[in-house]
Amino acid sequence: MPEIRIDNHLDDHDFFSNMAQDVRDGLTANPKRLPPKYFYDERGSDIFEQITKLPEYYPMREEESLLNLISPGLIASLAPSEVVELGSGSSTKTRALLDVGQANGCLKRYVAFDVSESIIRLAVKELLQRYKDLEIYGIVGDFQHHLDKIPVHVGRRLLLFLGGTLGNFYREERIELLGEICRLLKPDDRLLVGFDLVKDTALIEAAYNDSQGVTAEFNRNMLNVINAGLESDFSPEAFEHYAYFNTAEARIEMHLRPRSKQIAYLKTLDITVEIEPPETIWTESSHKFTGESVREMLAASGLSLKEWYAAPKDMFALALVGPT
Ligand code: AVJ
Repeated sequence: MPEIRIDNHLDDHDFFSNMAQDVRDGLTANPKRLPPKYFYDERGSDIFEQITKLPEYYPMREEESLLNLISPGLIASLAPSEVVELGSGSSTKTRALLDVGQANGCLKRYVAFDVSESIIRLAVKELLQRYKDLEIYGIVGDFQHHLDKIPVHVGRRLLLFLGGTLGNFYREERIELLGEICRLLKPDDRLLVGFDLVKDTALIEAAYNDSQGVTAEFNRNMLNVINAGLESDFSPEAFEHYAYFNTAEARIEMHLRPRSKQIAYLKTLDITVEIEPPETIWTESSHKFTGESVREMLAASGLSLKEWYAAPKDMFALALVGPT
């Protein structure tokens, strides 16, 4: 019988006290900002799944087909006994790799690590049906705090950090996070990282301004998360979704822009926040990369690039990385 286990390291008390601190800092700063990790409550994770299926949202599709393409070669050459995925979400894309790993016989264990317990539960249940011979282990945590909860391993490990999630962080944070991730790798282990690439602005902007308004709902949902967490009274519908590509910084910026003057009281923090157009609340940065910017960042993190797999027309890339 395969073994299933899920460990939750997110302590509610820590989560809400971090949220209180983040929101107090962010909403009293200029420009006002909120960290993107607060998108992902149960509803937010659900809306994100819908985003990944939108015709305009190319990153998911591009990465998935690239992963399908390279999985046989990757498994044949690395023969990992363990795959660990950071920010695994529904683990949908990963199946290509797990299928090949199971067929090859090398793969013994899959560790899914995500901030959302509900999504991990669902994923682990489904994976268990599909992979009768694999040990499936779920870890609920925040990869800026709980990477040390990933158990040590004996065989070769392949770590996955897909979806372009690294792009949500700023340069300093990315380098720090890559350094932390590197500590999970023995010399023969590898890390596969997904990067969305700089491309035609219209294509990028369309991916974050879908015609069905799903991304707008995703963006506004952060105010529901804050309302629930800090007893505040923001009206999400009073804000419009605003997303544009900042060319100089090579990133999509998502903002919430009030349609008229808004005043919200945050009971837990005992602060009042006033905001009127054209001021916005900056909710996300999604950085886009080039082969060169990735190489430079890896070098600064003490990692070395082993392979670079780019999708047709440089729509997306996967970098296979090892400890130097
Ligand atoms: C999960 C951070 C990779 O930046 O494309 C999707 C999040 N935001 N649409 C991204 C997101 C708006 C996504 N990442």
